[in-house]
Amino acid sequence: MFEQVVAVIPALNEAESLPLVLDDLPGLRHVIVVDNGSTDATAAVAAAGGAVVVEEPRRGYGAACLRGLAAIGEFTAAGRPPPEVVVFLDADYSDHPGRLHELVEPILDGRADFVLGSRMQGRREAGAMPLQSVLGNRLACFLMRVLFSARYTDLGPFRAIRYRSLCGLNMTDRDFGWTIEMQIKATRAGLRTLEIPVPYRRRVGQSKISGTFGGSVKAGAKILYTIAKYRFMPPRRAEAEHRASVTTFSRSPHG
Ligand SMILES: Nc1nc2c(ncn2[C@@H]2O[C@H](COP(=O)(O)OP(=O)(O)O)[C@@H](O)[C@H]2O)c(=O)[nH]1
Ligand SMILES: [Mg+2]
Repeated sequence: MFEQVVAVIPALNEAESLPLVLDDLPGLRHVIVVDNGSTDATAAVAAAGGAVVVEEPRRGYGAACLRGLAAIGEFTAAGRPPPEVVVFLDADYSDHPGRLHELVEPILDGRADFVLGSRMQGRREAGAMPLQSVLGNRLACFLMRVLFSARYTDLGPFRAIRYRSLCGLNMTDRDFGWTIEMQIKATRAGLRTLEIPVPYRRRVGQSKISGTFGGSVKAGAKILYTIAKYRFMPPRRAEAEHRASVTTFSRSPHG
């Protein structure tokens, strides 16, 4: 079953946690670690752990995820069969990679196109998610429900999506809007979405986003902006923004 699955792991200075993540991805043959300009041994430990390492020197969570998708496109163009499912998870060992099959099975069984791991429904280790992150998630999910009739309880990083469906979403966000963009677009595209509870633990190493004041403010602002953009921005302007970011992306040395 794992033959048809590719995992994409964005990583910024996660040399300490990444080996634990890779060790817990049982039987998965295709793992892409996107090294986001790390200054530690992230790329080396990823390669040692059997992952394909691609570089995205320009920072940003979404930029790293987009680079992972571009890599899948490159492999497919070179003659490899496209994957059925893409799984995203973080490099910090907060997610439980051993639960991957629970996210993937509903898609391979044809019951869903998008399976979101919800930390709000799962068991969270004390201190794994800071308060601002819990509250921010609640607000974002409330707004998605009111504005898009989208029923989610989390914006969690651990998620699986049918590759074909993901390509159809034309993802563009290069930083903190990535997760919510996928959820809004999945709902609007009529994908069959499913949430399952996933456990979440304290990360190994330093948080770069929700554990820092600046990261939390920036992430919160970008998430609210993304909701407003897809709900209120005239489609032409949203489309122009989309084209601009795709052009920027394809100008990247790796694009
Ligand atoms: N902040 C940040 N994280 C990145 C970037 N690229 C990849 N990541 C990864 O995104 C994941 C989430 O970041 P993390 O610091 O754990 O954020 P937190 O979960 O909110 O504390 C980790 O796997 C990071 O290594 C980037 O440019 N900025
Ligand atoms: Mg984290």
